[in-house]
Amino acid sequence: MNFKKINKFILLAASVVCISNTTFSQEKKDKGMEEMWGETKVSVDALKSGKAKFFDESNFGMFIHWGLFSNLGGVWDNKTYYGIGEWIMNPRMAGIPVKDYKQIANDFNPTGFDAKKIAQLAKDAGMKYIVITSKHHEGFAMFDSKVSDFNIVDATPFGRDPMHELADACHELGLGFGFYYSHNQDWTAPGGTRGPKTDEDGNEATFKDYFYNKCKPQVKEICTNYGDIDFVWFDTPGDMEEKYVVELAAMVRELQPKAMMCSRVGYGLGDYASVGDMEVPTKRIEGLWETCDTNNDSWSYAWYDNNFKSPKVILGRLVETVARGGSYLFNVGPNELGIVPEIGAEFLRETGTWLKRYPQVVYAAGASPWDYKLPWGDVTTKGNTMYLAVSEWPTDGKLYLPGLKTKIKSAKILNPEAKDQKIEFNQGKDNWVTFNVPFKAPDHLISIIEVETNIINGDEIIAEDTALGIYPNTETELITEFGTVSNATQENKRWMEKFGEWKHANQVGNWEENGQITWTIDVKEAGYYYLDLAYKGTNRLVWKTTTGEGIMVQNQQAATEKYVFYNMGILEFKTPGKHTLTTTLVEGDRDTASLKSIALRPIND
Ligand code: JFZ
Repeated sequence: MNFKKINKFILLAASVVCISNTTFSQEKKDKGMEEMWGETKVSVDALKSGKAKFFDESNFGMFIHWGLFSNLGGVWDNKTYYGIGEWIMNPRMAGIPVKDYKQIANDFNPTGFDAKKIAQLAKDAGMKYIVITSKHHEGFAMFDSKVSDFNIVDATPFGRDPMHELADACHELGLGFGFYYSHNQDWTAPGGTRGPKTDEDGNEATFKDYFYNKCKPQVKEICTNYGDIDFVWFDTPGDMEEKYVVELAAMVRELQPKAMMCSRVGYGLGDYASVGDMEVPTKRIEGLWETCDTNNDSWSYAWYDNNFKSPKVILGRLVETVARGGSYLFNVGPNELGIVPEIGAEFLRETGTWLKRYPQVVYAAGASPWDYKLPWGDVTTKGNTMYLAVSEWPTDGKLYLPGLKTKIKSAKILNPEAKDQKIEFNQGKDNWVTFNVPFKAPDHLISIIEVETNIINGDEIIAEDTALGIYPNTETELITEFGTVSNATQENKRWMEKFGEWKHANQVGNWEENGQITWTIDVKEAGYYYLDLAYKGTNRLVWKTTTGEGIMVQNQQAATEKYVFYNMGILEFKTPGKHTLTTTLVEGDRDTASLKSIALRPIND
């Protein structure tokens, strides 16, 4: 790890701390949805050559949330509860009493469950492994458990062990396989976190009781009865005592030495970090990590939730994750019959069709030379090659790359079905590269330009990431995370929209009179640009943005409780090249004003 990388790592750790100290009022209410992710203590290099190789190179896996909650599909007592379906039992949704919840098992009969079909779907989608909920917070085991009767074999008319079927199907298709297990929260087991405080006989039950009577023996079952597994994905350790986490992790290591554990096991004992959820990090993260995301809004099935991410969005988020250095774990929620909703399945198959055409862009691909996404898409790498994954194909025949230090040898548009198309380019003294590209996007989803550079083995492709490119043919959003702030507070915020749907943003608040944020930018072409600001606040706010050349845009616009972009006016850059841009709050409520980003848009875009 070089010095630059160590710095970034510390930054990541710091931002995690910030995130857990959130102050939004809605977030305060939402506290208790445990947030627990972060670094791991293991050596990344050792792992990458050993048991982590599969995880590190796969970059794309399927997450499955399936349980008794799937039988409810978001409905309890004829009422629909909107939010993450697997939390429906929780008091903050339907608040279902334990006794009633257990009854749901009586008519849980997922006869449509077809393990081979689901494994095939993952394979067709281009995913390399499956991680499925063996027991979520509700405490219901989706596997044959001798430890507790509250399981799919003993408590339901279905009477089969779908986990066995799925493990076998994955092994047959050459997919990796692993279990999610909620080790801390168990809402129906005596002593489990947020569970009953007494057992059936009214005796007091402690976490220790839950741990030794249910958690540890069940984890032993999932680590013993399903052959070799590749992942054990614990979740929401909350304030579980360290000694239990240590004991559990040690058992997993002993029983399944090749299984990768994510950081949500707690106390830094995971093999890789699980960073946030439902989000793609905005900045490069070193080390082994994964982000989990879902194919609609809820993790588990909900009848109303058909807001499925399109193939283009899935691919965009996958490539973006790989470009930031991570892996993408993408969730589906089978319904009460065990069937993955068709729209989502169809979109996944289309995703896979694209991945079959351009596998090199994702599998075993390295991170982008830029620390952040670019306005038209993102970049992954392999050796001396860059893959430009263009989601927003330019309409003027020019595709730009800012600040590239490494020299380019050649570039071509990949066209797996026909002949690749060589393209001309110009790499200027200003380090901008301009590719002459066709007017029409070569691929209706994401087009790939393969760029060969002249670095030799072992070297890295270098992009200057101190100045953010401002493009002549497309809007550039400058997020506050990449600016330098003084006399105001820069902080990551997370908040829930629907229950359990987390949103994240870096933002700047607590604006003192002389508070400001400054970005360093690299403008390709001088000229006029529209300036928009994304902020929230109360009433009306007056913002001022000044360039290093002294050009100023100052204006008043409305402010609401949601982040919205407002037009501020036109900024002029008299010369191309490096500039600074500084934004300050001139008038308005300084306590509630929160700036998320600014955008520069060429006039003729
Ligand atoms: C947890 C679960 O509570 C949820 O039901 C789902 O299984 C999800 C994948 O994981 O929820 C979390 C856990 C961590 C964060 C947010 C939601 N986090 O750290 O931001």
